[in-house]
Amino acid sequence: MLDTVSLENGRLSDAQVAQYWQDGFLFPLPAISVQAALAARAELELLESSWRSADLPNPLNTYKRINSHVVMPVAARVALDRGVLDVIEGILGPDILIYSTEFFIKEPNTRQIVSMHQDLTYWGLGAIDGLVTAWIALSPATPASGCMNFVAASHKNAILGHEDTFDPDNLLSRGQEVKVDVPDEDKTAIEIHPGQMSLHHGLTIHGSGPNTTDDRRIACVVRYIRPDMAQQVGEKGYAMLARGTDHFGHFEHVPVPEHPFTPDALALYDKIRRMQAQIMMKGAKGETEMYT
Ligand SMILES: O=C(O)CCC(=O)C(=O)O
Repeated sequence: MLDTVSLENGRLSDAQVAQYWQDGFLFPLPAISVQAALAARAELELLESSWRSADLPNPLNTYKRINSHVVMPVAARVALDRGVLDVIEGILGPDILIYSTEFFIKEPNTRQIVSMHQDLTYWGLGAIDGLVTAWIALSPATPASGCMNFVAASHKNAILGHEDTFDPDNLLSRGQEVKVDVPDEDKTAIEIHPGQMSLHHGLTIHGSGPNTTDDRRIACVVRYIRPDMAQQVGEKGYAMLARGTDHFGHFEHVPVPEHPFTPDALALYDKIRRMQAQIMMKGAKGETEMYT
């Protein structure tokens, strides 16, 4: 296991911030304690066993796969963790919103992959630098379990052309793949362990292979955004205020959920999902649901 990048009083140094802007990613960083990571996993797995899709308006997987922070207290708790926000502040500054929180799960010995892509391709936010993703491991992410691979400095590109594959083994909404051949030697394997995180820029080319181990590969993935960013394709966006002040009002603020799947949170979730689906699925061929 790699040693984590050491922080100064829980914050990134100027050199670490410069490294992030140079490579478009930074890892392995301390995020939450191992105990907190295992507790978050246990809470997620309790939700999985106690809530069936039949009890919810959308399949349970949808709520795990996007905007989990709106309906699942465990997702909001991880995303609002003070230590994580102290690190994010080094990249985004003192005012921070949570754009989305997602559980990226690969079941043991499965074929699910994530094709090489840039996150910002279909989010309607433009080719911005005011968004950073914290990928927080709740179980080991290794080459064998299908950890992410990043292409260094690829965030210096514009949004590149992507092709929709709609491959059922692809965890992405459209199975989108960047139309660039990425040789294996250009990929850095992002091995991290429970409680650690990696950060990546919204334009960094990345993907991941299948989980060939006997354990689940589980990450809580948080997209943090600066309040001056704005939705450019759809209506006004939604986000949760995590720290500081939102002086811009580009995003409607969502409340922190206190209990899982309350009727109010489920109604808000659907409003957000409908708006985001229009943006994410714009131009997609055929009738495609988002993360069902
Ligand atoms: O979890 C993975 O393997 C991929 C996650 C990803 O694409 C992302 O966090 O942007």
